[in-house]
Amino acid sequence: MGILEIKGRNLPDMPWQDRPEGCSDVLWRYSANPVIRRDLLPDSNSIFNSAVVPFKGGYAGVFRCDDKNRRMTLHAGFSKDGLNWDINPGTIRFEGADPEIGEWVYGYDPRVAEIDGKFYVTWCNGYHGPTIGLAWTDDFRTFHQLENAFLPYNRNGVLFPRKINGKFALLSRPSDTGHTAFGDIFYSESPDLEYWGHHRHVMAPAPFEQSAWQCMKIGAGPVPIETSEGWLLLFHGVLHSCNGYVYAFGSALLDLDQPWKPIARSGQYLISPREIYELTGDVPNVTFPCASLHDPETGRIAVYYGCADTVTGLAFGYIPEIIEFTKRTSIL
Ligand code: BMA
Repeated sequence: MGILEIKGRNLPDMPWQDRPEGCSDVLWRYSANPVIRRDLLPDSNSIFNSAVVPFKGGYAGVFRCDDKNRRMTLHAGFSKDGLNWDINPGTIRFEGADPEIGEWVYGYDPRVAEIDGKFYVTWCNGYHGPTIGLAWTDDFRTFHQLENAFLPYNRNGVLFPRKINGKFALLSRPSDTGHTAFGDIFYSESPDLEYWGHHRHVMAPAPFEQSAWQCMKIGAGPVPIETSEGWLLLFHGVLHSCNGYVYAFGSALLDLDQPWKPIARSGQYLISPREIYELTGDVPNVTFPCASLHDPETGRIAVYYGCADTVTGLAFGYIPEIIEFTKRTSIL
């Protein structure tokens, strides 16, 4: 490849740890994982599958906190260094929606995308079943709820960080009411974040003979990163083992102007449950990325991922190496 261009604001002070000596993994785990423990809040059962972004010289985020009633709720949080978090004990109260939509049922697996200086939250929102909720904030204190993007049932709604061909662009994963045993990634666009169309198929699960970790269902992870080689997308994939579901994640490159066209897709996973906090917890064997921070200057990336539906982990890597890995192991 020529000189790789990575878009985004430089983040020289982002969370980082060098690759441990002797490690040849493309992504390596933070040695102090889990970075967010399950009982950070007095009433939290677990804090995982959460989204963080750079905010005012530090970081802000929207966190999935399941409480001790085992309700799935969303909380805002702030951090100076991306490692030590102050998460609000109270849940986010979304404002301004049509009362039909704004009535809270449940919400989980948030992502946050910064588009033209505003932060947009997408999450799995309960409305006669799971669908894609949407809201925006500019201060992580007041959140303005918009219409749900889709009819139920849908999960893993992830916005691109800029309009594409003049439209907002969203990946999603149509599903069912339960622990969906299937799932492809689709692309949709909208002129106004309310009306969505131009739906296109992006990727199906892989044949198990080719790449078993992603053979049952897949779903977009963090907000895609724009590079001169295409949109870098981290996505989770699920293997149906004799002992239940196993959630790992890998990477893909999508065409810059037509993101429903994948250019490369890793046959190998980047992270699959291996450490004790990924292997055991409320749901064993789950690594589920929902956010990343990156520094275009150095190519560094830090990925926040839910571990065993219980705690939040952090992993580090270099974007150029992930792109090389995606192409080298591609199953397309
Ligand atoms: C998926 C979602 C995720 C969860 C995963 C494993 O369907 O509900 O929130 O991490 O299952 O339980």
